[in-house]
This record gives sequence, structure tokens and C-alpha cells, in this order.
Amino acid sequence: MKKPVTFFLFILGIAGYVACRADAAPPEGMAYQSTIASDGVQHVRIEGGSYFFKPDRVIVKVNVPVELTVSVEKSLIPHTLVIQSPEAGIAVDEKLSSDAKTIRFTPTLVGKYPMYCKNKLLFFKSHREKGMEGVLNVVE
Ligand SMILES: [Cu+2]
Repeated sequence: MKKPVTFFLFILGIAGYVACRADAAPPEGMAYQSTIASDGVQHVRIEGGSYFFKPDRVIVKVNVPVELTVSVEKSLIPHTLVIQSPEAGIAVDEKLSSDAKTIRFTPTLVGKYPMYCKNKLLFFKSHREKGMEGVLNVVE
């Protein structure tokens, strides 16, 4: 009687395939999943430049303090980091430099919040439109 085993394996295969598909995130840049360090803080490092944030998707846990360390590559073009989601306890609006800056906040609401550079030169496209944006994903 080999058939039941084969059937069982077949079902397992399908279940595994479905699980994998559900986990597969669309390839839209790199995601950084933070972990809680021994000091109880989620340390996240973001580097920016013309015109990107790396990583551009950051996943943090709700109600756990976050410490962002942000710097930009040396350049004459000024950059900022903005995350304006006061409903989630996040109000970031910082000028960036090549010296790393530390920004602390504690996200209080699950959700996906845009982060971006608000700078724009005259009639040119904004830095955000040029790709200097990302998502802060606050999860349970
Ligand atoms: Cu910028």
C-alpha cells in the first residue's frame, strides 16, 4: 500500500507551495526586519543618497522603541528624512548629513508609513519623485 503515502506527500507539497507563495513578498527593493537588541531597542541603520534610501523598507515591531541611525553619502545636494505619522507616534523631519544622526521614536500603531526626502530644487522633480522614498512597516 504505497498510495496513501504518495497522496500525503502530494498534499504536503501543495501546502508547502501555498505557504511559500504567501510568504513571497514582491521584489520592491530591500526590506530590513529589525530585531530587539539586549537594550530593548530596535536599532535600524539607513543610508541615503541621490536619490535613494537603503534599505527602503524597514519592518519594526509596534510599541518597542526604535533608534534610527541615518546618514547620507557626501554630496552637495542636501537631503532630509521625513516620516510624518503622528497618529502612530512618529514625527520625524530631519536634515541629514554624512555624519550619522540618531532619531528615536516608539511606533504606537500598526501600519505602513511613508518615509521620504522632502527636498526639491526649483522646478525639478522632488527627491521623493526621483526615488528617495521608502516605507516604514510597523507590525504586531
Ligand atoms: Cu533628498
